[in-house]
Amino acid sequence: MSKLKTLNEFIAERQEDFPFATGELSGILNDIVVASKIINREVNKAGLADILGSAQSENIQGETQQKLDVFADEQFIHTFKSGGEVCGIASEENDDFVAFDNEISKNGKYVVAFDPLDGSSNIDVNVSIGTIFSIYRRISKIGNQANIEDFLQKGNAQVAAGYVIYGSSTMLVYTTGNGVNGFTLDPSIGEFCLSHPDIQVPENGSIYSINEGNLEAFPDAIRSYVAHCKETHDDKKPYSLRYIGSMVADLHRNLIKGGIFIYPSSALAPNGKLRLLYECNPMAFIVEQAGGIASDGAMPIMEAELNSLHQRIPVIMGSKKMVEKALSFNS
Ligand code: P6P
Repeated sequence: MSKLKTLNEFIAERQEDFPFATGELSGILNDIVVASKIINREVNKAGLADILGSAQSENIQGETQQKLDVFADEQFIHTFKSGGEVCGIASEENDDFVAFDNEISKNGKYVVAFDPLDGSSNIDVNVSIGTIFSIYRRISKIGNQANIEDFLQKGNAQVAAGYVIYGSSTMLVYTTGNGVNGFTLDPSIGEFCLSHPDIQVPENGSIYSINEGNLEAFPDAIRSYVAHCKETHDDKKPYSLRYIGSMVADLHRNLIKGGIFIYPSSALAPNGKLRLLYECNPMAFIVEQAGGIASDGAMPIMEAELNSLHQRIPVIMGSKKMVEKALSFNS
């Protein structure tokens, strides 16, 4: 069996992948690794600890925060703040961005936007959930505190992005713009080890992921595409509907097996539900780096102007041919 390659060994080997100092990327990814290992420990025993259920609070989206949401958010903030590479963060669980005020952080060259625990409504029913992160070079002057312009950058300015999925195994999948690689946590050594090198999303697929409960409220083009998914195809079968209600889990499956994930606009949600900064842009970076397409229905997700931290955007992303077919229904 070939020697396992740890995440740090991989980053060191691929120094040309990160156009800035490799040490800084591995520093930030290690911050994420440390926080995700702590979160993984709590997720794995959530049923036993007093950490299930609601935190009796709401985030800016008006969504009830789960205790683990808040716990995960605090873990990432603490780890980034003490790491020295990150000068500030924006997260789903914080109304505004957080500019770190300690000296070591003010000299950090990066900001990180993240959803600490996406799909958290699934926590109490033991369904896979995930962390999504997006890393940008700061625009503001090094030595000062981070400011809003550091976060309102287009997705195509990301220097790295990825996710951690807490599922049957715990995986970290990330890109720095030179392909997508997946690392599985080996609990026996506490290291993320390369398990899915150079992930390529299959050009076509037969899985579609959408909340069909809202079908009547979706635009005609989306309804036409869903009807297309239900027709028989080359294999004389309709596509399979797979929708977990956890973006990371749905997209991870489609990334590996091929498929399309759609969260469209609707009468109820004119810009869809998912957030551009810390959900759609990082997942779009991953999908496009794996050879797929990530669109809002009219243009690439990563070209969308970002005007506010919690801005929502419709999403159609996954296998190239499936997304192209879905976009062809636009009148
Ligand atoms: P709906 C989880 O709350 C989440 O933000 C994503 O992880 C998931 O894809 C989506 O919302 C599910 O939303 O409206 O289908 O329940």
